[in-house]
Amino acid sequence: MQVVVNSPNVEYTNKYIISKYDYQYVEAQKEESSIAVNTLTEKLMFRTQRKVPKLGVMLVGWGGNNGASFTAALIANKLKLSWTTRKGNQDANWFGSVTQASTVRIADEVHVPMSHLLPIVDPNNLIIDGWDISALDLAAALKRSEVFPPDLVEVLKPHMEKRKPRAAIFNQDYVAENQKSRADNVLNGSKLDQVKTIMDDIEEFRNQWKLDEVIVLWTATTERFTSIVEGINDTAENLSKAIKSNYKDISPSTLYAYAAISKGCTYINGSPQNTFVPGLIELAEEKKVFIAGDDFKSGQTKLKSVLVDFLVSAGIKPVSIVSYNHLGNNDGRNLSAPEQFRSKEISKSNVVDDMVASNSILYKPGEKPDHVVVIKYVPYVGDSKRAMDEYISEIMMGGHNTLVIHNTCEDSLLAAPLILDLVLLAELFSRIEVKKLESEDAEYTKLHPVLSVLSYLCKAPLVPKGTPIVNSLFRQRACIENILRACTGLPPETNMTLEHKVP
Ligand code: NAI
Ligand code: DG6
Repeated sequence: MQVVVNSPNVEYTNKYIISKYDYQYVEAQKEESSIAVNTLTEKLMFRTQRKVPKLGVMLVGWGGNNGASFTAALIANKLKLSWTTRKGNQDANWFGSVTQASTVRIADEVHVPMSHLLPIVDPNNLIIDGWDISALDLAAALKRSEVFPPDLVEVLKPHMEKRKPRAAIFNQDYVAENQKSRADNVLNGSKLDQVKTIMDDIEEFRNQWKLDEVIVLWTATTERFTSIVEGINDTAENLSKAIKSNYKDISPSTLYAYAAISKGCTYINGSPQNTFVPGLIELAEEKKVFIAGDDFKSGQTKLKSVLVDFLVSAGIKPVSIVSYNHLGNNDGRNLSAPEQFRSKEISKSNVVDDMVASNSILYKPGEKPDHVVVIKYVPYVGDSKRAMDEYISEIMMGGHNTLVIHNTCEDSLLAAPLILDLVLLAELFSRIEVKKLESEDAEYTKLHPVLSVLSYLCKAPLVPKGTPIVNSLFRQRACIENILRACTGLPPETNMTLEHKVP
């Protein structure tokens, strides 16, 4: 059920939804004893292509816990599967997906699924493929993950066993030593050969299914960070040269992303490593191909980006945040190595910075709460991750407020719906164009290639150079919702509800 807005500012043509929109924003300059503020209005025209493409997604790390769980969920939802649990029958669903399972308020008591605001790909029509360094077929990978109950795994088996991951780019130097035994499905040859194979794979997948669009998403093992080296990965040209000369320190994830961008495919990074070295970002900008990342914001960090926002915006001062996790899946195994843990520690740690910096009453310039992140590998708990957090805050007159949170949850069942949202929203935002009405010869352009509107789904949001990073979950969600509303011709959700307050 699509939302149809009756307004002089909206036009529905066969091809587009066109919406005229006054974007009001503020510029401010801090002066010695005052703040000079200008309110500005930009007259914009949004245009969203109505035709939804036939979309394919290629997962890097397809046979991992997230990849197998996502594939299983896709099939189970498409087939409307139901299975028996100790509590009775369980139907397939997409709980945890903002596009499939959350709603947007249109008017009092009228809420619609977010997916009804603008035409968006139906998950049931999504085609999936991918690569993995482990050759296990997807049915066996699902069993290995120990995420779903055996009954469901058996029902899914005939739908998954023919799906086999393509041979992958592998470099032991980037992941923990303990991942070596998994690598029985890897590409040989130079870096350039490997990039070409990945590009051929994308082309083959596109042709096989007659796809209009292919998105490549990394849900593979967390890599260590790559050094940024002048002359190697600092520009698009240098990165191309480095690949051609088989330079040793180029991560597999950068090679996949390079291949995807070269094929014009959106690339999304679901892990913390710095895949997007400056040269790669430049390449995406040059080719006008979308990129997004980094690291799925699934559980502990998602809550942190709500809780710290709540505390700081309530005038309460978090002074110590200690986040402890233990998990027993292969992700936890890999993160037990120092360099891979360090990548995750970085992406989990920066999430409070903007909220802390926003309140100069609580924090002096540069002051931050103590913030410690611990991850331990405990095989027995498998994919059922434990996250324990302690937040100590200063309250009025020297008082202290300590919050302790214990969260137990299947890690992959939080991540799989985020994979769906990242893919569907990245595709939708790629169909949105905008033009500034007041500039001469205005032409429609796509959004910036660094798709920061997907920050809601990422622990360490990648944003265009020089633009602010927003970590607060509700601000991030409001950003998605309000852009979709603008394209539909709806006003932004201000929550003022003045219609009930002004007599
Ligand atoms: P996993 O270890 O079960 O799966 C990763 C898969 O990637 C494995 O099957 C492995 O064989 C494969 N792989 C490794 N290197 C590869 C390469 N170069 N090319 C192709 N495949 C490769 O891990 P899981 O639990 O599925 O997580 C995947 C990633 O998502 C990890 O980096 C994790 O840190 C990240 N993540 C997971 C979240 C969650 O809630 N589950 C949240 C945030 C990030
Ligand atoms: C240990 O924290 C393993 C990680 O891969 C996390 O499970 C994952 O990054 C999710 O983290 P968070 O903070 O979003 O729950």
